Amino acid sequence: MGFRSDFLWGGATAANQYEGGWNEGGRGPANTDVMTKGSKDQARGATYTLPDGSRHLTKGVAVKDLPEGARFEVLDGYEYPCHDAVDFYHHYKEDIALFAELGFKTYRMSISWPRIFPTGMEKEPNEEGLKFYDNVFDELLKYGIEPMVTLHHFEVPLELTNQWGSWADRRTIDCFIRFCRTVFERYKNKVKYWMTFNEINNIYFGFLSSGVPGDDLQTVMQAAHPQFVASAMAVKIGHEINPDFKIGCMLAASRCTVYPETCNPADVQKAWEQASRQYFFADVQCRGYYPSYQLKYFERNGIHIQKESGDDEILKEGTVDYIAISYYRSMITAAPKQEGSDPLLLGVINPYLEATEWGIAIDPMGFRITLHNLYDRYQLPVMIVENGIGAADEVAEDGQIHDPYRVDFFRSHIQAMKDAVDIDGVDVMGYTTWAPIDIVSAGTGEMRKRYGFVYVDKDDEGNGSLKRSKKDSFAWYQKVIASNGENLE
Ligand code: P53
Repeated sequence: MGFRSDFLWGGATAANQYEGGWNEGGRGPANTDVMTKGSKDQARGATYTLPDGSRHLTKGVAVKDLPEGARFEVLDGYEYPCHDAVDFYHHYKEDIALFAELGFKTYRMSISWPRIFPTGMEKEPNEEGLKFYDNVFDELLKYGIEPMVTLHHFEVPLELTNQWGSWADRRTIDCFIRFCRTVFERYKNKVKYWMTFNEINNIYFGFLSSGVPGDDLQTVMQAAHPQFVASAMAVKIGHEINPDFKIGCMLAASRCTVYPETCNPADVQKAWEQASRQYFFADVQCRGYYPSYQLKYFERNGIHIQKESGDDEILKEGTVDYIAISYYRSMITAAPKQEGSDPLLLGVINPYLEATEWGIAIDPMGFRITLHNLYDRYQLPVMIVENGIGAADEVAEDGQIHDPYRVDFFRSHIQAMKDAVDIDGVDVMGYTTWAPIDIVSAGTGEMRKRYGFVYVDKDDEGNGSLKRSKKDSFAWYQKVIASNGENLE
């Protein structure tokens, strides 16, 4: 009973939200560097210029109807929270020491693609960028922390977006594979666990997740195809470089946790259909082919996926070793009650659940259900690489940060994960929280939406000393790891 003895406890971050140093060490700009700050009521945008010299900001991150000749650029007068983030680039030793103190067995991070290939198109990598990650991995290994690396966490060299719309064009595959090959070779004796595309089903966000300037279904679904091919190629090449590599896919599993609003079979059918739109992505990467239900969906909606000969074989040969997921919430849907009503009732509050200030339903039972579903569906080990609660923590009068809500969140979710293991027999490899230290929010660009066990002194206006301090939840998670998940008191 309980978790495996080699259970991978830890925390997870992404370079674009954590690292900073956006124009240091030869790094090139990324899609995430032209994204401005938003809030829970206002979406982030991306800045661009037109050939006439005019300056613009997109409405939201799913970029619509971009004018001819638009070029994404960093412009004066806008705030770009990812540029400095919380400066892991200069604080990595201090931060990794804190992760070691927490007792981490693993630390999930991403490599910033434009730090290695500044425009994505160079033939030779940027040595200074490679050296930085050597330093980070060496520091982790010094404490016996196993690095786990995401190859593509929302970050694409901006030049690829400006030249050919990033993943909307399959030439991006070659650039990405050059990057993968470079880091696999370089770090083959330091890194064993890899995953290809973070939350591949969030390609629906287009620009934010993949640098794709467009959000219509045809563009987005077509852009997913080169990612599937690139992911399968990376799995195959990685295994050739080191047969011990474990390479996974990564699915935003909250999007599969869709409940019908009522027990009306029409609602149940709708919920199942919506979850299928998400499972599809893991199906391709775990089974090696497009599932029949998705082909029918494409047909019904007039979506045509352009493939090249050989793609189907590549997908078959590059299935993943494990399935990594993020899980934050569950969702509700219902069949349209009348013509034209919104079938995606994301705004509907589940009356049985509490929600965070950002409207995220807190649902540990949903976590267990989804783990069970995924394991049944693929029979592959499941690695939870993101789970956590964003909250507006405050420094109290005693100078401490008291975050009992975070402890409650993790206690209930770790208990649910334990139930998935003990009651449902799910093979869970490990669990990394999002995020062990406060970093920039991907969805809103805020600092105020904090996830860490470690508080970072920086506010939404960019003020603060960047000083790190432990919240109350720090000691709690330390105890959880030390007891291999037995002590959740
Ligand atoms: P934040 C929503 C929006 C953007 C990215 O989200 C997301 C989600 C939730 O599925 O996915 C992941 O920072 C992502 C992380 C992100 C985390 O959720 O908006 O992999 O990069 O930070 C949390 O609160």
